[in-house]
Amino acid sequence: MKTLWQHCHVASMAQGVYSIIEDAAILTSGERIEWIGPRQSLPATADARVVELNGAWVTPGLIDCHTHTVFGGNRSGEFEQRLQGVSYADIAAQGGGIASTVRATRATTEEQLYASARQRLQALLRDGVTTVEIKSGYGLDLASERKLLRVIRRLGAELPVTVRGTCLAAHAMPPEFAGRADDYIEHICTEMLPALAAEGLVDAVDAFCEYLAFSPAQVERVFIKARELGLPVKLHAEQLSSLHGSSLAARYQALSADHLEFMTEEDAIAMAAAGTVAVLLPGAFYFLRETQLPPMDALRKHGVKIAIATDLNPGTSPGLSLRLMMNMACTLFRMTPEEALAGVTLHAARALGLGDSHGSLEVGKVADFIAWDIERPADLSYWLGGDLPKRVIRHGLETHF
Ligand code: DI6
Ligand code: FE
Repeated sequence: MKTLWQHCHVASMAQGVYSIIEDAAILTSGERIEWIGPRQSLPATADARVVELNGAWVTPGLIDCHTHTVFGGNRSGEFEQRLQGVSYADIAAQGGGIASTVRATRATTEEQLYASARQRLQALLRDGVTTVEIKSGYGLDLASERKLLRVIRRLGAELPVTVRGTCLAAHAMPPEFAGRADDYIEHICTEMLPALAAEGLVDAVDAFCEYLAFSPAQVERVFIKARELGLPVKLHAEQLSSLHGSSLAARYQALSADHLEFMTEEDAIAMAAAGTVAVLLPGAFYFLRETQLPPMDALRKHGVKIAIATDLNPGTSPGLSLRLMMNMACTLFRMTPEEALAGVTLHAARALGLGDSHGSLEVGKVADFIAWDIERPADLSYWLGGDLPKRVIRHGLETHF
């Protein structure tokens, strides 16, 4: 079925740049875009159903390329402790932090995990998200990681959103392996990843490279196994200290390196050469009250593509609005609204390996777009979250939820 969407303006992101078409039309055929351009150049389209968009601004559907949406419990108690001056690292050292969410997640049924994650994901969808990446990483044993990845697959099957599932087994040390990090890495490589990949539950492999998590040498063993299994890699790198995880990620052609506050110019050069996307997470920066800014000048100078994501997780970024993150990227990291929009569309798609089909509005790409009732595209970064009036078109069909 063909549909002609007209009387709109489009921020298309075509050909990898921020580009505007005023008084545009979009012709969709099934789930793909068949034609897009200025309305007066539209070829004859007698057989198409016509939808009036009443002057809306159309952008690609938003893509949240880094979330930990599925978890048990929450950590608002730790939030209060941190407000009293206890640091994230101190809380982790006392058995709180990620370990406390692992305990809660293990004790929660698959059904309960699905129900709570579904609510959080629906908040993201109401904000204009049509594609999301969700990581495991709060299970840390085979059965529990499987439970999380199955919930992630089910969310993609039951909600109107494209979901990519990432295995983050190398997120933290499970209590069973206390003091034996190398043995846990071995267990991930020989037992967990091969089994979970064989079950079709894994689209990418991630790890947490940090002094309070895993070393670059340990991460590299996980990357080697991922490569053997034919899975792309990503990395949490340079969030709290500089271990050059982002350069390691680049050596393995990682889709992205994420956080990056402590990265160096050399890391940026390596990432640019490898085409590894920098995923910045202003929600975590804000929530942990960090002061070390990601090196925006070096990223821009070397042409590293910059994506923005929520990092939605119970410990460092309980963020339920990707547009709020766009605002924070502008306010805290001094990105422009154009860069922020490219960061949640074009570059976020690349960070998920979906650059050929998603992230911009071009002929042949998937027809996922939002028609926003706003004055200017910058309004998306201007409002601090909230439910902006919009129509969501996914796979060529208007979606209500
Ligand atoms: N970095 C983060 O910001 C999240 N994971 C990670 O590796 C935090 C996860 C948590 O604190 O629960
Ligand atoms: Fe994260």
